[in-house]
Amino acid sequence: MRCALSRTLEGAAITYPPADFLIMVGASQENRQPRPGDPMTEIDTKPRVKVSTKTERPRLHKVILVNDDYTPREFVVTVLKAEFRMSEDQAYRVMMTAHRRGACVVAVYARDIAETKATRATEAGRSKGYPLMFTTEPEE
Ligand code: TYC
Repeated sequence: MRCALSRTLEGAAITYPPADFLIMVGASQENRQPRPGDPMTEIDTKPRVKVSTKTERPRLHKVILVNDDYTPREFVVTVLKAEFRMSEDQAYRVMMTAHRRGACVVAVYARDIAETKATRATEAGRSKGYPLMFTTEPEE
């Protein structure tokens, strides 16, 4: 609370607010023990919200081989073996699945690895003039 010392027209010094008011505020409101029923003593101020410390793993991303009508089967198999470290047999099955169904999930990786592999594999086809396409998408 701010108090000011000022003078009346007659020159007598007075304080504002009056001193007896200050004493009443100090003694009756601020310095006594809180009692049940006082407005503030009934309010629970404990925080009730727990902060969660769980961290979610970043989602894995699928690399998807997309079928087209022009890239030779054997070339698709070669790319799958080179970029995704597949055996001849695995690569052939994946290529045939994409060929028959339109697309096939090749593998799943962390996002940046999936994107790098898809880009490199797509570029391998492009460098030979083929429209071979690998895409990525996050796993659910
Ligand atoms: N469909 C292509 C062909 O018949 C072969 C192929 C398979 C191409 C899978 C792309 O993702 C692919 N020559």
